[in-house]
Amino acid sequence: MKLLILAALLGLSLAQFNPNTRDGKTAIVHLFEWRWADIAAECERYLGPNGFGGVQISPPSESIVVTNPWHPWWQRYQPIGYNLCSRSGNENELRDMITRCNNVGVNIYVDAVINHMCGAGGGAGTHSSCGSYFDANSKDFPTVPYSNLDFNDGKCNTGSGNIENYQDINQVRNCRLVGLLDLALEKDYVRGKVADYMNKLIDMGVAGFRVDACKHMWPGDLSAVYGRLNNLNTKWFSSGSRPFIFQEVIDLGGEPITSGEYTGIGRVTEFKYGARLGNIIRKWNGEKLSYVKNWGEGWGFLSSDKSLVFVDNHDNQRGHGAGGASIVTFWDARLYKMAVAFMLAHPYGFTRVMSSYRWDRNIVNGQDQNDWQGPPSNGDGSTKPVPINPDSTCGDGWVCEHRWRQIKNMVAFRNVVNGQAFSNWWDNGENQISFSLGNKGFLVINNDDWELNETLNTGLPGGTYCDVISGQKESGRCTGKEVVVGGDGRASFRIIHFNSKLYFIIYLLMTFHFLLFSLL
Ligand code: QV4
Ligand code: CA
Repeated sequence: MKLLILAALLGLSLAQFNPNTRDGKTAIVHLFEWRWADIAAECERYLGPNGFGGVQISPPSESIVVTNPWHPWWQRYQPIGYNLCSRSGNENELRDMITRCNNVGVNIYVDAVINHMCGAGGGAGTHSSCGSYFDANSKDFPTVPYSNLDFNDGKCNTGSGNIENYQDINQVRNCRLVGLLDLALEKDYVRGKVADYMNKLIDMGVAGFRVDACKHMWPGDLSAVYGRLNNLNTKWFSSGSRPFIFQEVIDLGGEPITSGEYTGIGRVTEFKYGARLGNIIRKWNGEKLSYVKNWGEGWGFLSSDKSLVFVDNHDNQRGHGAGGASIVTFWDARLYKMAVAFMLAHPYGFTRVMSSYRWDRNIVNGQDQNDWQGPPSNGDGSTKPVPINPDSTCGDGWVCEHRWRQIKNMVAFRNVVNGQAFSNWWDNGENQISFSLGNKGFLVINNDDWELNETLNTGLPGGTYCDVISGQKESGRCTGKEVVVGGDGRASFRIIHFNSKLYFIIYLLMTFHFLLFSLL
């Protein structure tokens, strides 16, 4: 009996590591600052048909509205309540998006900001996204309601009330993160309000949460909140499904709080992944692509089934959060495609693709003066829709990395090779590598300043294959490079480095490619 209960408890918590993606899909995309109406359309016209498993959305909760600077993206990380209106849309639009995405097999994951409310300097009034009144000075948020009794200040031991020293665990969790009013999550009342908010979203049909700022919350408090969450909506998910939880903890080493403290209760964002991969792809600090032979746990990362990985996120692509200058972003498009292709081909971790908007990047002494700029917007600060060009790219400043042919094809590639063994490793000791995923896919990258000219074991059955980086398979033929694999699984590759925009190519078995698209 005891054993059974233990197993049931374990099963319950283990389920929080499962992204609940439909049909074994393997990657999600963060549509940063997109409007709900645009996400709904994108699920139907693009994400569903192209095998994306889900979308991480920007915080849907009511936040402060900041006008100096003019509607920065980060205003949404300052909640003033849990009503569901934001610059992405209102509650009806949110519900419509969740329904339509679910109906085409695309999950929605909500960015949940539950460590704090707005900044202490947020003032009083109705400058909030649903127009609700709040007073940051007296810590009064009547729409929840929270009062000054629901904050941690009494437990914070710094002079400023802010986190001053990340070496002090108590400060990090009980003081204010950059002045943000810190919720007392050990209170049953606060836990209840947070759980109500998350449960409302679960009942609407979301598949899980990216939980913001987890380093700043006690794992025990989080565990208590997660324990109160409902199972997923059985309209779309099998009965007993638990919400997927991935927790934002930035752990690059050197601090007493580690991501390992959180892996018992959900997955954790593995920030080492993008920081190290950036160094490798940029060839900084003597790093080489050939070193990734034991990529994953061998590099001191969390275990694969506990980690959520990404090349860049909304913070570190603009110098917020962690990672620093090594992080590769869409601003370095060629390197970025290489990094994302590697991530999506490598079996380690559950993968998230970033989808950004352009801003007026202006780095002065290592600091981006415009790191605050919000999404493409109209004069009144409202977010612009995402227009789709005839060539399937996005307009109006929306970058849409997920629509770049190489990235879209690599998401399909990952779905095809899901569960296949990482095998047939080859490297030249420098920056040329190749590996297979079982007998379903093969990847070769040349990031050296000289030609790659090799006959390699692809692990693939003999036949003709399409390179899904230089092109793809369309009406039975390759629009890009074609590679013939012999009966022994070997094929010859020549990747020039000069005159070639892409130093790398990737091969995907045509038959499986076809199978994939005919199934969708
Ligand atoms: C200012 C002063 C403070 C002062 C305060 C007084 O700088 O010294 O105490 O006023 O009120 C913004 C401003 C910041 C301002 C603060 C409060 O940048 O200057 O403080 O608001 O008004 C995002 C942005 C932050 C932004 C925050 C809230 O990155 O710049 O702060 O939203 O609007 C750590 C954490 C990690 C965190 C990362 C950025 O461990 O959890 O920093 N990442 C997540 C999100 C991130 C978000 C938050 C957490 C907060 O990914 O986007 O911060 O929700 O590493
Ligand atoms: Ca806290």
